[in-house]
Formats: sequence, structure tokens, C-alpha cells
Amino acid sequence: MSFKQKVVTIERHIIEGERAHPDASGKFSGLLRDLTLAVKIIWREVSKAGLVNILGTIGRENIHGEQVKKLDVFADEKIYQALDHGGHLCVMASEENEDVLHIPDKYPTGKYVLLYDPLDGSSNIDANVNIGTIFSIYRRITASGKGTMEDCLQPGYKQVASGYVVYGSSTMFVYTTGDGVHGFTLDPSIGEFLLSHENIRIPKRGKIYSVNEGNYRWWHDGMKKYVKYLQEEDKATSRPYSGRYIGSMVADIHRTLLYGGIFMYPGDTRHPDGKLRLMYEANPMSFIVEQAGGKSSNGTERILDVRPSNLHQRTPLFLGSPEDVNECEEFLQGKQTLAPAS
Ligand code: P6P
Repeated sequence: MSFKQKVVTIERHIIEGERAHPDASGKFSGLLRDLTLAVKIIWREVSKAGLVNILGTIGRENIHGEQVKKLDVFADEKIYQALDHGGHLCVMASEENEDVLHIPDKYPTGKYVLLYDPLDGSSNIDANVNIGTIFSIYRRITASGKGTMEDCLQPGYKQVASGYVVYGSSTMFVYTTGDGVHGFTLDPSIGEFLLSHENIRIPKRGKIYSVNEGNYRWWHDGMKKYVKYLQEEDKATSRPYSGRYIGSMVADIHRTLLYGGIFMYPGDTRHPDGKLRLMYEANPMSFIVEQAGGKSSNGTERILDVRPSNLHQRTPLFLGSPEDVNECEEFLQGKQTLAPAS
């Protein structure tokens, strides 16, 4: 990096973004500062997990004599503890907890709501595979005081911010506040996330599809036909596509965002709604992908328009380059009019 290049932290980027929107009221800089602190604490544990054997189950003691917690429980607690006292939030909800998480009575409440998946893909960590933290921020609906389930159960288009962290060889924080998608890479030597990918735009079409093909036998016909179509040879449409599936959604979608293509977790004859959670995974990642120029659907409807009925409800998910998602939907809806391979 040349010394002339300015060093932009997440906090500076948010503040400069707020200056561009006079109506902003310092809305995010404090909230995201607290969130990035929790993320750095999680990063510290994730990056040494293989060495300190803290993957144990709850109840064991580690070499420091501390109670060992599974990493996802640890991450869940760190995010809650970092955000429960800042006065920005009226309520939280976590993928790890059945009910909403209230702000302790001793702390002030604020006008925002935080939903988060503290450590998505944590079952992969002992294979040193990328895992991630995902978050969604909404404005509260109720007037004041403690937030409620109503504040948490909002459709995705109501999000005012969302983002993810992908922990790996380099750890990145990617977020949107509705003004484009921006990526920051952690510089461990100074413990700061520095702007590395400003205004990420997803390619209109890619050459990679990402899905667990082990579920093929349970897929509906449209899904089977679409994947077979991608595997046909046709140079004019860059087919066959490459198949890439890490099995850690944050990593698979991060690659899709940067390289283009499509990520899919469909519903099937065993699980009509698929596996991924609407509120903690699909909505925040869909806001990011749409803000980068992509598309995200459940096969028939825009994910961000889905009206939630349950905090932990699952949804089929098809997201990525707009031309790829449009093509996928044609197959899923039995409307494909695409020419067979020449
Ligand atoms: P499958 C990880 O457990 C996760 O929740 C997502 O990160 C990932 O995309 C998906 O499940 C993988 O599920 O059924 O393909 O192993």
C-alpha cells in the first residue's frame, strides 16, 4: 500500500457516509463500532481454535481453567455483551436463541433492532474452512421501551443495514447501509478493519454455480433441469459452469458476490423450505447482493418482500448474478424457453 493511499476504517467510512446524507443522525457509527469489537474478539478465538482446542463442548475447562464454550455459544454471548449497553438497540434476536433477547433494564434502549447469526458454518471450523458472522439492522416499529417480537419480525426490505464477516486466511467485514456494498480487510497488526473493496458490484452473469448436489435425488424437476442445463456444453453461454460448494454459506456467497454466478439452497421433497433461515441468513445476504446489483429470490418471490411469520423460519434461497437468478427462476417455474445446447 502506498503511503499516499488513505487508511479508511469502518468507523471513518460510516461517518463519511453519514456526512453525505444530512438526514443521518450518527445512526450507525456507534452501533457498528460495538459490533466490530465483538467481531474482533470472535476472530481472536476462531483464529486460534485449532491450537487451543476450545472446540470442546460446554462444561469443560480449557488450559486457562476457564469454562470452555462451543465457539458459536461464545460468539453469541460476545455479540450480545458488546451491544446490550450502547443505547442503540431496543431488542436483539440471535439464531442461537429461541426467543428475542431483551436489553437489560439497567441500560437505555435505542431505535434499532439487531438480528444476527453469530457463527454460521461453525461445524466446519475444525477443518479450517471459512465460517462467518451475519447481521441485520432494522428500525424499531414499537414506540418506546423494550423492543418486541413485532420489532424483529419485519420483511427484509425494511433493513437499514446488513453485513457479514468471513473469518479465514484474511478476515473481511462486508456491509451495506443501502448505499452500495463495501468490504474491509482486518489488519491484525493494528486490529483494524481497513477499506479494501469499495463499492463491490456483482457481475451480471457468472460461470459458477454453488449448491449441495448430494441432495439431487430430492430436488424438484425444475431444479434438476436447471443444474443439468448448466452442465451442458455450449460455448456461446459459457457452459458448462464450474461447480463450487464450500458448505459455509458466508464463504460461498462472498465468492459469488466477487466472481458472479449463483448460490442455491432449494426446497426439496424432504424439506419444502430448504435449510437456511430467512431472518438471520437470507435477508441480510439478500440486501447485500441486491445492493451490489444482484438478485435474490425464493424461487417465486423476491426474498426481501417475504413477510415473516416466525423468527426462525426457513426459506429456499437462490441468489447471485441477476441473469443467472432469472434463468434459474424460469426453470423452477417451468417457463424455460432456452434453446437446447447447439
Ligand atoms: P448442507 C452451515 O451449516 C450452513 O448453515 C450454511 O452455512 C451452509 O450454506 C449450509 O448450512 C450447508 O448445508 O446441507 O449443504 O451441509
